[in-house]
Amino acid sequence: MLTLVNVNRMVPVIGPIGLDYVAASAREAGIDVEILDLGMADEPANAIRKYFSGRDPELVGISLRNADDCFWPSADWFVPGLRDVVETIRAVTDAPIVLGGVGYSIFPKPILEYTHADYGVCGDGEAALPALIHQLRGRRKLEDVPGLLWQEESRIRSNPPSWPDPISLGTARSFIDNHSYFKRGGQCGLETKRGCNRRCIYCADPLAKGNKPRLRNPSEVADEVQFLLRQGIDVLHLCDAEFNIPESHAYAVCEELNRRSLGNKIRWYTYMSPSPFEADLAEAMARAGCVGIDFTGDSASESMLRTYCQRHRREDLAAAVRRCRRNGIAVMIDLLLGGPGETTQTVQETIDFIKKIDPDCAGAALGMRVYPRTAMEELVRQELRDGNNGNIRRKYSGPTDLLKPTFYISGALGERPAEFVRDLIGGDQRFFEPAVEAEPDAAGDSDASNYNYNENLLLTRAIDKGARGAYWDILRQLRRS
Ligand code: B12
Ligand code: SF4
Repeated sequence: MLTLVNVNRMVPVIGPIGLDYVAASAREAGIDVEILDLGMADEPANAIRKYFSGRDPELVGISLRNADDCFWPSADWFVPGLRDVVETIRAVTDAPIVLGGVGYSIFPKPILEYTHADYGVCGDGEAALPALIHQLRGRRKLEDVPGLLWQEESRIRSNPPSWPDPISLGTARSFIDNHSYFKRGGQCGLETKRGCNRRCIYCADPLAKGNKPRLRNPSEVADEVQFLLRQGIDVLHLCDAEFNIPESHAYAVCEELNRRSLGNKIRWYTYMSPSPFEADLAEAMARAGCVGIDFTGDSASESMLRTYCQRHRREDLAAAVRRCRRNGIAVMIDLLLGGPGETTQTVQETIDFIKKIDPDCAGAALGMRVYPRTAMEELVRQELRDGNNGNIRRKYSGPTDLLKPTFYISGALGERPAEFVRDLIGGDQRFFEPAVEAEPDAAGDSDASNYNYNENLLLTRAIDKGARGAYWDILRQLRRS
């Protein structure tokens, strides 16, 4: 038997949909599988002890969705908590432990070393877990398990991930308690594809999901929507990094949802690139039930967009807002302020432009999480070699270690960059402001301008009272009321 463990306890709670997909494929391969969900458990350590007192699985898989909250200055790091869970599980079972999940896949080797788990899987889990069990039961040819990392004679060995293309996933989402997650988290996720073929300098998505889009048959997506609907779940958030890459797939998914007349039965939200986004895609999305888009806008300064290797231009942001408005889709623009070369002028240009194009809201995130194996790592390492560490923000001491939350904020924004950005925003209620370092927990109880979804009690309370939807959309409505 395989036991799959969810360790994500951030609130509002987000269902570990990866485990739903992985469990379905294990069951399909004839493996008995159970979920131990610590996400909503009162006392995780007790829940672990209680669970294992009655069971003896052959393998325990732990899913790490978030290695940290990716949010400066909160910089909450979850890998030490993962190590504790590994230790607690070790104390109650001899079963080997394998790690996986998007958070794990960004840092596969360092997290395996840090936690002392037996194995790790970088990338998709659907084929890897059954393959691992097969090998553990038989010839132990670990080289045949896609994406596997393991310790051998004091070094870590690793296989390349397989990145199946196209992807085919279980549509009966019945392993995790989606209904409770919906009630307490306000939305439910599903994927229409994985991976991205762009190369934005900061992004870890190609590392964890592969560097080309791997599509899922739209009819499978619609089957899953109908399955969730039958469970009373009608507010969804797509879990694609960007729904419109490639655009043809976005059309195909909308077409299938529209063919089945699902558009007036569900409300859904998604992340998207500002480009490509033609008027007819906006229309098709609205008809298919899309009620909100969060655009990866990053900046409205042309020089910053080029630095980030983003393909859109600032005029694409303006067009995206217009197209959403015309179709009654709420629109959020996510900014990423403070990257390499950012100056007070480029930030001003961005804030001014966003005010002018008038989205429903904009997230003014300040500080770029630097991930290993990205172009940002190269740039930071070069700056450090040049003796320049003035752009790095971190809460830990000792050498720079990208496994730990490490952020880049251009020194040109001065000593108090968050205050500078807040001044430019000038209290404009459309903006979620960057948190100020001296107030580490701007995630307080009553601040609807805080859009760190980690321990966001205001959101939790709103969802308890019945709010549903993307968190930015719930927060913006709270700010208006
Ligand atoms: C959609 C999304 C959101 C939506 C979620 C909507 C919903 N209802 O699900 C919203 C907007 C709410 C959100 C919020 C946040 N998110 Co988010 N999100 C994503 C996104 C795009 C998709 C996540 C997802 O569900 N993927 C699909 C599932 C199926 O994939 P998966 O979980 O990876 O599982 C697969 C494999 O990893 C593997 N696997 C999974 N578990 C296991 C276990 C074992 C044992 C094995 C072997 C394999 C395995 O198999 C699965 C199937 O192949 C990811 C990036 C990405 N492309 O994944 C970021 C991402 C996960 N989010 C991230 C962050 C930081 C957050 C927030 C903390 C932001 C914040 N500060 O508020 C919050 C946390 C919310 C929470 N409570 O957890 C980061 C985490 C980075 C990090 N440093 O760890 C990511 C990676 C984005 C990024 N690159 O920065 N997010
Ligand atoms: S930021 Fe978006 S478009 Fe750029 S590489 Fe990441 S997922 Fe792709």
